[in-house]
Amino acid sequence: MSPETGNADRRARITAVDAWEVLDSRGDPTVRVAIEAGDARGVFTVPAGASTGTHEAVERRDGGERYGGRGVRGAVESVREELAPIVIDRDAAAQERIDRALVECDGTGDLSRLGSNAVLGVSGAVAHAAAAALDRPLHTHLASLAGSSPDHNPERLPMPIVNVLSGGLHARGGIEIQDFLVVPIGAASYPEALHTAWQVRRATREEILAAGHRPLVADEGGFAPPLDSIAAAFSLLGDAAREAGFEVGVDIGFAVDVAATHFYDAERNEYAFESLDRTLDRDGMIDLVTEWASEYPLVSIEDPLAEDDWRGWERLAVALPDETALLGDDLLASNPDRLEQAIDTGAVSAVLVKPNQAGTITRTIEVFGAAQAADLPTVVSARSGETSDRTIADLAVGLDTEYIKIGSLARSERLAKYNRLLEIDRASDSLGFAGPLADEGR
Ligand code: 2PG
Ligand code: MG
Repeated sequence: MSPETGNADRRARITAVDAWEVLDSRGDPTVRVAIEAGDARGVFTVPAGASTGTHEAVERRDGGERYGGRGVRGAVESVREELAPIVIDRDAAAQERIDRALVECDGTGDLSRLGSNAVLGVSGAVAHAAAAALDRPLHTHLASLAGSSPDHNPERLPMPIVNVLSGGLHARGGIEIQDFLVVPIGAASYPEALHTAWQVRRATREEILAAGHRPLVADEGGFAPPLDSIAAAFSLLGDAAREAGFEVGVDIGFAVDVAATHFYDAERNEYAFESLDRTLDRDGMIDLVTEWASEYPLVSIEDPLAEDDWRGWERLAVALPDETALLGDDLLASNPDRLEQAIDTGAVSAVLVKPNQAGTITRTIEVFGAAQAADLPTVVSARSGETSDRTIADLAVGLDTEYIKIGSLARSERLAKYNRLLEIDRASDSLGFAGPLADEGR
C-alpha cells in the first residue's frame, strides 16, 4: 500500500514507466512518456516553444548532428534511468509528492540537469495515469489536485483566443509581431465562439487570395501574408471580420502576442522591426502599443516589451485602458516567483501559463492558484511545437481559466485541443462559458 494516500488510491499504484522520442508539429523530436498505474495507462507528450523565454524551465536537447542537435535521447534516458525508479510503486494520485521528488532528483531549480522535457513528461503522464486509474476525466482530476472536491463538475469552457495572422519566429521573414489573434467576444457559447473565429479566419483567407497572395500557414496554422505595416495587419483582420458579417468591437475583439524579446536588441537597447525598417526604444514601444489600444478593440496585448524590462511593463500597465489586458508570457515564464514580483509591482493584468515553462503539473497549478488569488485572469497556452496531446484543454476546464490560446483553427495538433473542448462540452449539459459578453447571451 502506498504510504501516501492510503487504500483508496491503491488502484493507482504505478507499475511501469516508459519514454521514447516522437516528432512534434514542426517535425522536431520531443519526449513522450507512458505510465501504467493499476489497470490504467496514461500518456503525455511534451510540447516545445520557438520563442522561448530565458526564465522558463530548461528543456534538454542532445546537440550534435542527429536531428540538427534537437534530439531528445538524453531526456528520454533521464526518464528511464533516473525518474522511473523514483515514481515506480508510488500512488499516481499523489501528484504533489511525486512532482516534489522529481524536482529534487533533478536538483537544479530550472530542471536543466535532467531536462524539463523529462520532468514534465513524467509529471504529465502521472496525471493522466491517475485520472484513468481513478476513472475520472482528466479535467476533474486536475481540479481535485487544485483543491476542488473529487466530484468536481466543470463550471465553464474557456474563451478561445484564436491566431489568424502569424509573424516573428513562427513565420520567419514576415512582420516581427508573432501573432494577431481574434477573440469572439460576442459569442454566447464555446461552439459559437469557434464558429465565429472560423468565419473570420476563412474571410481572412479570401482577402489574402483576393490580394494575389497564397494563403500559406505558419507554425501555428495562422496565415503569413506579406504585410507592409502593423496597421495593415489590423485592417486585414477588421475587413475580414466585417466581410464575415461581424461588428468589430462587439462580436470580435483582437489580441496580439508581440513576443518582443525576440526582436529586442539588448546591446542597443532598442526593438528592431527589420521587416518595417524601423527601430523603437522602450518609450516608442509604449507609445505604439497604447496607440493600438486606443485604435483597435484589443482584448489583450502579450509580451509587448522585453522579458526583463520590469519598469517598462509597470509603466505600460498604467498607460493601457482597463479593457485591454497586459498579458505576461516571457516576462512571467509560468514561474511563481516572477508572478509574485509582477503582482507586487502591478506589471501585468493577466497571466499566461504554459505547463512546460513551469516544468511540473504541480508548479503549473500553483501558478494558476497565485494568479487567481490575485484576481488576475488566466490564459492557458499551447506552444508553437505541439502534438495531438490534449492536456491543456482539460487543464483550462479543470482550473477554470478565462481564456485558452491554442493557435489557429488549422493543423491537427491545434484541432485536437479545440476538439477536446467540444467533447467536454458534449459530455456536460450544465457548462457555462467564460466569454466576456456571454452573460448577456445566456
Ligand atoms: C507564445 C507561444 C505560443 P512559443 O509565445 O505565446 O504562441 O510561442 O511556443 O514559440 O513560445
Ligand atoms: Mg507568447
